[in-house]
Formats: sequence, structure tokens, C-alpha cells
Amino acid sequence: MNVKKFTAPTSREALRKVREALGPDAVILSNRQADGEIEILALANEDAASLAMPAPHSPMAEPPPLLDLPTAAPAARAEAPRAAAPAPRAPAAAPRRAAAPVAAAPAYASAAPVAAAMSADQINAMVAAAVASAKESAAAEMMGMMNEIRAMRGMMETQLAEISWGATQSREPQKTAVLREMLAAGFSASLARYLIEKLPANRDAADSMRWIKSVLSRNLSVMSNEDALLDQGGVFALVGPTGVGKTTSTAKLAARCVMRHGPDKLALITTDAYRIGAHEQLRIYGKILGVMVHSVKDEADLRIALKELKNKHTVLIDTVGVSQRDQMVTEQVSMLQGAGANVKRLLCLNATATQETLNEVVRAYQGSGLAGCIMTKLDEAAAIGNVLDVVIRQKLNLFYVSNGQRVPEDLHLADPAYLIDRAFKLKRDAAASQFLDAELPLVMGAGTSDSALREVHLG
Ligand SMILES: Nc1nc2c(ncn2[C@@H]2O[C@H](COP(=O)(O)OP(=O)(O)O)[C@@H](O)[C@H]2O)c(=O)[nH]1
Ligand SMILES: [Mg+2]
Repeated sequence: MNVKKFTAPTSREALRKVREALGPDAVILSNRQADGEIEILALANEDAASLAMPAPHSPMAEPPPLLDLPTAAPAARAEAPRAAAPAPRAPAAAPRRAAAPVAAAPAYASAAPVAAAMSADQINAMVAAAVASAKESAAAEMMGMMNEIRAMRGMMETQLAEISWGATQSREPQKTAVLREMLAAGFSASLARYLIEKLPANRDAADSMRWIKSVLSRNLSVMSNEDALLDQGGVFALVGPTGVGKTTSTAKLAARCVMRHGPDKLALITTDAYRIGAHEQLRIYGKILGVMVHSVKDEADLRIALKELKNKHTVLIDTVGVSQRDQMVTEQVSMLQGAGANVKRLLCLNATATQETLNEVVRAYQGSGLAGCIMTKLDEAAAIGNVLDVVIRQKLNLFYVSNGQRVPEDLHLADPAYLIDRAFKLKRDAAASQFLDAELPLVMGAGTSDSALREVHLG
């Protein structure tokens, strides 16, 4: 049997790999998510056929040899003539005893000389050691068995889910429609699966889509009141990888603050002191708005600057872009958290990034909690379900949406119903993202144990 493993970021890609390697009739044995990837175990159709009929010389074709217990029958027969010939013991009994482990020896006559040579303590220690090692190997065996049982259970659950989805496709076509729409909009298969399972029965496709949209918008938490934010003020830091739009968004927010309170109530800080000309951009925006821009290079600097600026109503910090994969993220998070003032971090999420990348970004920048996020480059994204999925699942508070380069025009308050609606309108290139009907059961079968989904509110 030649079972092959295929992994890919999406079910579709994994299936394509299976087809390329094993042909269209490949038999899928299991399908699961592992480490954020889809893993499929499959074998070629011919291999599957040969499984049912073992090869003539394969071990499965012949009955296994009986366990090697030669003494059983002769010993039983030896009972009868015992009176006539008392001497002979069953011949095989002797070798068996010889092979017995040392710890068992004291039970026999030979125990006496052994005991003479060893103290009772030594014997006890030997017995204890033998018992302990037997226990240990039994525990290891048990653990191995439990692991196999767990793996088998996972495989069966996956296959049952696939079978039941296969039946669902014909019985409840609206579920297939919803699944296709959600995947095409960029939402994850796991969120789609979760919602489809909860879809109220007896609704047509249009009604089902309305339900899905309303559940999604209700789970998208947004800044409830901009007035509260702008009136309350405080220290905000825009964080995120390079090029996501932190500086541009800082300038847009600064413009909003200036429009509300005038330039004197606001201060701008940039931590981007490394790159040549990096703070020039913010300085130019500062000049236009009439707001001072302070440049800091480390935590001590930032502390001093924040102390000096504590009379300002609002302080906006534009940070240097750090890749979510860089160790510096942790340093930056702790620099902002340890700066003395209560620095509220706003994460810029680039809507054009993949869901995997966005999840990684959130995880890296989370620290002890993000105050919220700003969705950027909405205008450039071919699909926005991916970024909305991340915001919903990670329970981020979506403050603003940025849909262009213009300062300050292209920054808007997040409107959940509008964003969800737009996600479904902006479907990705149909040919590239649609699954074949036969592939949908695999999407639905891939088991996940995503605890975040349990917190999605449905009603
Ligand atoms: N199309 C589009 N471009 C944006 C948006 N936000 C920022 N940009 C552009 O993206 C580039 C990087 O932005 P910048 O603010 O310097 O990113 P930073 O490295 O995170 O500070 C610049 O050319 C911006 O004009 C947006 O919402 N839409
Ligand atoms: Mg910048």
C-alpha cells in the first residue's frame, strides 16, 4: 500500500496536488487541518483495489502461524500415563523455564542458592525494578494505543462529516449555495462550516444568505461612537508591518483630531528614527496641520516625550513597521506597554493580505491586548472576507476603514452591514476560487477544533 501525504494552505490546492500525483480516481483516506495547513492522505485507485484482495504471497493471504505454545497439548496427554511412568515431564517445559526472566526464578527450587547469594533487600529491589519496568512498558503501550484510537476517531469523524455533507448537498442545496458564497467572498472554510451547521432549517438560499449576513455583521465589533474616542482622547500608537498604511492613517487621524479640537490639543510622535527620511513624511503632514512631530528612538526617549506631552488631549504615535515574523515586534510591544502612559495600540490590517498572514500579524502584535484595528487598502483588495474573518474571529474592535491614499478623505468609520454586504459583492475570481461539487464534502469534512468559533453569536 502506498499512502501519500499532501499538504497545502487550502483544500483546493491540496486536492489539485492529489489529482496531479495520483490521478482523478485517487482514494482520499483522510483530510484534516494540521498547523494551519490542510493535510490529505490518499492512495492511488489501484492500490486501494489491491487492499481488498491481498497478494497471494503477502502475509495477509496466509493464516498467521499459531502462537508458539508447544507444551499445551503434549502436557495434557502426558497426564494419563503419569501413574505408569512418573519420571518424564513434558519435554518442552524445561526450555520454557530456562527462558523465564531472572525475576521469576525465586519461585523454583533454584531460588534457594540465589537467595543464599543475595540479601532479601537485593531480591526486593530486583523485583521492584522488574515490576516498575513492566509498568512503564505497559503505560507506553497504552499511550501508543490511545494515540492510535484518537487518530482513528479523527479520521472517522472526518469521513462521517464528508458523507453527511454529501447527503446534505442533495437534500439542502441552500447550504451548498451559502458555502460557495462564503468561500468566494474570502471567508474561511471553518467559519463557513460553523455557520452552515447552525443555519436555521427550511429557508431558501436567499433567506439563508440574509441570515448569514446578519450573523456576520452582528459579530463584527466596531467602534460604537467616534465622538467618545475623539472627545476622550489619550495616547494611541499605530502598529503593524511595513507598508500597511500606518503613517498615512496617523495623518488621517491627526486631521480628524485637528478638525475637532484644533492643532494645539494634538501631538505626533514617530518611533521611526532608523530609516533615512522615514519621519519626513509625518513631519510634512504635521506641518500642514500645524502640529509638532517628535521623534523618539527608544523606550526611555518615549517615556520622556510622553511625560512632556501629558497635557495634550491626544497623542498619536506612528511606529516603525516591523514584520510580524521579526523578534523586534515583541520589543516594540513591550516598549509601548512600558512607556508609562496608557498607550492604546491600534493595529493596521492590510485587506489585501492573506488570511494566514493576517492571523499571524494579529498573534504577533496582540501583546496584552490591542485597543482596536484599522482596516487599510480596502480599495485594493479583491476580496475582503479574509480580513473580516480575522477581525470577527480575533474579536478585534474595528475603528476605521481606509480606502485610499488621500489624507484625510479616505478614512471612514466602520459600518458592519456595509462591509459584510461588500464582501459578498466583491467575490473573488470565480474560476480560481470555486470548488467542484465533489470537492465540497472535503471542505466540510476537514475537522477543526477552533475554540474561537464557539464564541460567534448566532442570535
Ligand atoms: N490604495 C491605498 N493605498 C494606501 C492606503 N493606505 C496607505 N496607502 C499607501 O500605502 C503606502 C504605504 O503607506 P504608509 O502609510 O507609508 O505605510 P507604513 O509603512 O505602514 O507607514 C503609501 O504609498 C500609502 O499612500 C489605502 O487605504 N489604500
Ligand atoms: Mg510609516
